[in-house]
Amino acid sequence: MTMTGRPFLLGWLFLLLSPLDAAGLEPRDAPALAKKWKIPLAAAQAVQELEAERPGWRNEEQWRAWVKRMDAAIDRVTSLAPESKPAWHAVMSHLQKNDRCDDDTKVRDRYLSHAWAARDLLRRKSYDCSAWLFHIPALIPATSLLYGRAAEAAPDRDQLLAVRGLRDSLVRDGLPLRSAARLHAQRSYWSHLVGQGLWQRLLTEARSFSQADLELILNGQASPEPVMVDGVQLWDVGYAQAVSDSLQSQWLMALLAAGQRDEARDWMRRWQWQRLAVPRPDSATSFNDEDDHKAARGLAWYLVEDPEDVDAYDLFVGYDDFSHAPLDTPIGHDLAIAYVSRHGYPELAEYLRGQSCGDVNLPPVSWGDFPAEFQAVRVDLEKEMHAVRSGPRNCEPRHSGEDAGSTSVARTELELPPALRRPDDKRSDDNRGKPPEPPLLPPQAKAALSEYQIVRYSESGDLTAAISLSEQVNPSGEVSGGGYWLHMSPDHGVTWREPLYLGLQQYAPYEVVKQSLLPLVRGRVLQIEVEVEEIDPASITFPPVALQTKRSARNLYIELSLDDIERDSDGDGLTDLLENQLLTNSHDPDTDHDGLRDDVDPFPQVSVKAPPVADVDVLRMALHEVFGYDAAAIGTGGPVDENESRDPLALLQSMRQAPQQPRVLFVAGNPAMWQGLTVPGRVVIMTPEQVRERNRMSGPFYPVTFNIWFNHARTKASIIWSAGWTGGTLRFEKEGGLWKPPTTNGWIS
Ligand SMILES: [Ca+2]
Ligand SMILES: [Ca+2]
Ligand SMILES: [Ca+2]
Ligand SMILES: [Ca+2]
Repeated sequence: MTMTGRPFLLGWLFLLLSPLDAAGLEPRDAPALAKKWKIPLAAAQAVQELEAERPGWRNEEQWRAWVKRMDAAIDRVTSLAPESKPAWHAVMSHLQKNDRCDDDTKVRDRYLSHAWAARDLLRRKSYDCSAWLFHIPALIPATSLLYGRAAEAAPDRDQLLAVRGLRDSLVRDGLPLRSAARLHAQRSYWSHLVGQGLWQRLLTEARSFSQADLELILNGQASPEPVMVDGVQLWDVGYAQAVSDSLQSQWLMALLAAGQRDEARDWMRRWQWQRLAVPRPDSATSFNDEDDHKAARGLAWYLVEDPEDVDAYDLFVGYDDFSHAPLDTPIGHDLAIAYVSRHGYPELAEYLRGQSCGDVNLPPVSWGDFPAEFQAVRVDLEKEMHAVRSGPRNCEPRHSGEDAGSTSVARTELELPPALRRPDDKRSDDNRGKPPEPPLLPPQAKAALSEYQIVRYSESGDLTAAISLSEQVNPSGEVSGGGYWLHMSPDHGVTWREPLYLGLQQYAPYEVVKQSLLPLVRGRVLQIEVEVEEIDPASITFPPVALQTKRSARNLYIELSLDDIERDSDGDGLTDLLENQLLTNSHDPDTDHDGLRDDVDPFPQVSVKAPPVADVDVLRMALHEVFGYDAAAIGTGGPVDENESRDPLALLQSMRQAPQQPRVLFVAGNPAMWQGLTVPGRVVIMTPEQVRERNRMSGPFYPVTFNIWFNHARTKASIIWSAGWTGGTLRFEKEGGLWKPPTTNGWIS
């Protein structure tokens, strides 16, 4: 199916509106027009005759020819009556308003009232106005398959509409099962059912067919001709075959899910399916429909037969993003997850589960006004689907349990400081509507703080203070500028103490007001004017182009005590606030008790004393490929070179030198993978629960997810990583006892 796009769409409203109506040029008869514009009757008649032709168009070509002639006729009128130009101009611009087909129900109904409208819509092959298709049954009940087809055209936007529309068309139409159209619609409907996780419904409905009819539907033979109804091609041969093929493997998945493995085997025997080499997307140079089908059939065979002599790694690594049938249905996912788990790959299973559970909720439908009856059924289906996806499949967040090598830390929950009403006499410059300017800094401070993004600067008495914004410990994926840090100078900005982390992330919910006149420091209290600009997490996309604010408020300030900001309870050189962010224990100088103090420990959560994983070369190469570490600088078995990063000042300075690459790297993954390693800088390993907790507590937070698994023979390894807006895969293979550099694949949004 190809999208033909704009030109067709342009025709739409042209087709629908009378230009004369549009310009308010009543009365329409030629003599009146001629009189109004003082033009020859023949010129007015030419326009009127063209106008009379409009209900006779049958298609795009006729419309185009008409436009040409109408243009010429209007040109002639305007050359004779130049003062009428504005009126015609209005006609033309009105006609060329070409989008928003769903806005005007009058236009829609007028169009659909044409006997040829349904066919015309389907011929267009442009789905921009496809919402209108759902009104066809009300107008032409006999062509309900058109309706089903239309619904099927919608799944890009709404899968459930496809299910609902196809089912509806099957109920309405009176075609025999043996007709190509009816057969295809049935297959397509069942495919969509399984696609939405409703495999139990499929099995129930299938049991109402006779065995012969069921075999006819499932036998895999699509019509050798395009599927036509009423002179309109509804489905082409390739698509019909693809649906038919995928239904077979989905049917097997449904049987397996219901515990009917023997029946699934019977069907495979009937279809003469054999064990075959499963094409893999990373081994085939080109992955086409044929490979897709082979892969689906091959994987289904393995799932049904479950032979012992196979390594699940070889079957599923490469399919680990679930982008290939037959796995790309909720039940396919479940069966794959159970399979790899049973075959000794619990981490891969857990990863797949995370992939599969990512999108339990359906996107809201936002296109057009569907008939109410249609929408009601959609809501019911959605409930059913949601129950299937989230209930038995257990997609709720789970606890990963006792991970070897991780250290659980007793944590005090940090409260956000409450917002207070700002005194009126300290009103900030009201620059609303203009982007706020960065604060002006005296030259000495400007030089000393040039590495930072300063958002506030304030002198009060002997203490000069500034606030900067940085992603160093707040990887917030460009959704916000990161976290706020405090800088203090005892000598009016000449020298500065090390910055102190404030434990506040921009927009979560506070934003520091750049133009504030409120002095930053009052005694031992830091007072910061803020606005509340809380980002609605539901609006976050990559790149973040259309962020929406959940709530906002102005003229506020917050107070933080300098004692709280500076507090280092365990004396390890990291403040309590910073330790909270780094997930270290603020009451223990060595969180993981490996002899390296928190301020110098490159993996504060993972012991350097534990033996590194076997095949650590894979990690070394991966750290180089993904994070840019010099492979030679990645050590094993500790301790680290103490001169390198003992001094927290040096650490912060090194952070500052590479603002693009924060030296604190937050990684979500299995801590056991990282034990015994040392790297320059600091890596905080987070568990999935910690990531969720951090997102909940302090706004959008994007650690790099880093998943790694080896095959049982430890001759292959696979890494999938993602930083939200960018990510990739690395595949390793061992040859002659040595790991070869990986083949890599990357993506960026
Ligand atoms: Ca500390
Ligand atoms: Ca500590
Ligand atoms: Ca330590
Ligand atoms: Ca450590």
